[in-house]
Amino acid sequence: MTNYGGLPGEFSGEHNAAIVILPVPYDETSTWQKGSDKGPDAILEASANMELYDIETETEVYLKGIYTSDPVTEKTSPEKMVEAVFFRVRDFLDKGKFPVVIGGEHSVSIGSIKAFAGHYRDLSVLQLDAHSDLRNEYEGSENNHACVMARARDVASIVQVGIRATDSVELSSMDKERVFFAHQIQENDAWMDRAVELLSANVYITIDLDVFDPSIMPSTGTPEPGGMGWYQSLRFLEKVVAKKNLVGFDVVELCPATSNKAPDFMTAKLIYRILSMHFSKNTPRK
Ligand SMILES: [Mn+2]
Repeated sequence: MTNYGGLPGEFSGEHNAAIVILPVPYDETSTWQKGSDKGPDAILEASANMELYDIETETEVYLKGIYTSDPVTEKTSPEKMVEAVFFRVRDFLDKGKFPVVIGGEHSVSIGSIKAFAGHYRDLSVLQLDAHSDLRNEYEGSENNHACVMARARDVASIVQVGIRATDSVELSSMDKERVFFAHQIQENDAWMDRAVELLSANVYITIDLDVFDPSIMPSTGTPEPGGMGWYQSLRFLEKVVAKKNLVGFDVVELCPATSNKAPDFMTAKLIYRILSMHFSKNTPRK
């Protein structure tokens, strides 16, 4: 399997890389369509076909070095997987790297969020997702994919964007001041500044790809109609990156389809665009 970006050794070695891609091909608790364990390989394969010059920031972020690490393969239980991700992410943070976790189902974010919360004071977790994921436990585990934001809220403040499916049991624990439902963000971009204001200084972003509309992102386990668009999402992410300190992010729930590679490529490019935004932040444009 290729490294992220299909980079030559001088830009993909661990020692010199500012950025680490951590694949977590885990799909054990998802409820409907399986297949997100194939997500990381599909993202890496697609990424090798990207142009590495970013038009919007006029930069080549791969020059900072992007190391693709060995995947986390722990599968014996959700708890063991969460712990394994936690230790791997913590290790990269201790080494001063900028970690990006690629899933895998959404429960892979839990260990990552815990590692970031241990490393950074004043952390908030921004969730882009069709689902609120606020159940305290589900199917016997507090580390189920349906519990991700309940676990995030244990250790950080949260803001939820793009939500369009929830269970009534989650409503009582939902802070609607911090939720931007999909139907409320369609008319214009006024909500974006309000969402950014709710975030603390250091921000971790968890992106469940089902936040996007299934017309552009059909390759998810639970495609919900009425999702976000490509440029709408990027306009929002640009505001977040410009006004806050992005410390890391994850992209999860790609269930690749062999008949349609566009969603795999979109995911690879989404990661590259966010990295380009962050690492060009204090660099004057040419
Ligand atoms: Mn979701």
